[in-house]
Amino acid sequence: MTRILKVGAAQLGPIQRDDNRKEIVERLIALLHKGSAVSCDLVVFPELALTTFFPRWWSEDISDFDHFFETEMPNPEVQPLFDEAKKLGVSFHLGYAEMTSDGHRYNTAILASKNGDILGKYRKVHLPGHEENEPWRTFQHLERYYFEPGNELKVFGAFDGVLGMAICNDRRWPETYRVLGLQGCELALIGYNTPVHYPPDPSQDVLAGFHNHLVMQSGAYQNGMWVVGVAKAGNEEGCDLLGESSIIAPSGEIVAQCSTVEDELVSAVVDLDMCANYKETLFDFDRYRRPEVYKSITSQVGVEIPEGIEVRKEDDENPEG
Ligand code: CDT
Repeated sequence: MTRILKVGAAQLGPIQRDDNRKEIVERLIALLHKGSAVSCDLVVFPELALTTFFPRWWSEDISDFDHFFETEMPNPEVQPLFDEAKKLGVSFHLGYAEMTSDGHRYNTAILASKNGDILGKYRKVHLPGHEENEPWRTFQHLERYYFEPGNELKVFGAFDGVLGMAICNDRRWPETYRVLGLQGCELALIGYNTPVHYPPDPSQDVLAGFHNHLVMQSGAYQNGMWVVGVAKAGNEEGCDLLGESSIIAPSGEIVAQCSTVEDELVSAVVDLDMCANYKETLFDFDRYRRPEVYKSITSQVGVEIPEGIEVRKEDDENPEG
């Protein structure tokens, strides 16, 4: 049996604060059509694909930004995307801000089937940035203010294989891929909004593209899974967001990559059986993993240097300053 599907990485260009939901959904539908025209079975949209990346702004009253959240999925504004996907017979992945009926806010992604049924929902586990107003920043990154973290990295059955989802900052953590990999994940879908400028350490800015691919390619290779990383890109409200959306094979190689920072779809044939090349050889977990040696990974959060190791800090050399 071959398990082959065509996947489209549907990168979005910027969404500005006042862009209306109807026009944004029309952009998504246009990308869905591009995917369908090249026979995609699955089209992957980015993180927070229905709004601008609003956590860049502080608001004293958190509910000022409630209009950026979806209280149901689908809802009347997003229904045309579900209808079109069903008509075209294309499955899709969509990131959005979720508000539950009891008032909890999450950075969420869903996977919808070719029939428009929601097959899976994922809430972002690793929330980056800060909780408080930090006006010194050129722009803020207040995900820890606007969202609560999700508590589960799980997989879903689709396309006769095992699919997983992660969102943006999750992709920088090897634990994300490994926890998915331990559940047999063969295809991880990851949307992102990554500002090119990182205010706490601007020396990282020139490395933004390198780091993006570094983490996803490593995650793919070390777990023998396909990874589809999809950006919301371009200049959003004065903030440059990284593009370079890509489809990465279990070998760690990039097989398709966007070249603009606008709405753009690239696609690739994804053979889920290729995962076995890695899962059953170098990364045969059953045979080679040593969980008894990795206990600190789940028992410990921060760094704990073992007693007896002296570390000299720069300040120690010249305590007078
Ligand atoms: N959206 C998101 O998670 N972006 C982060 C920015 C990190 S800097 C606070 C990312 O990891 O790309």
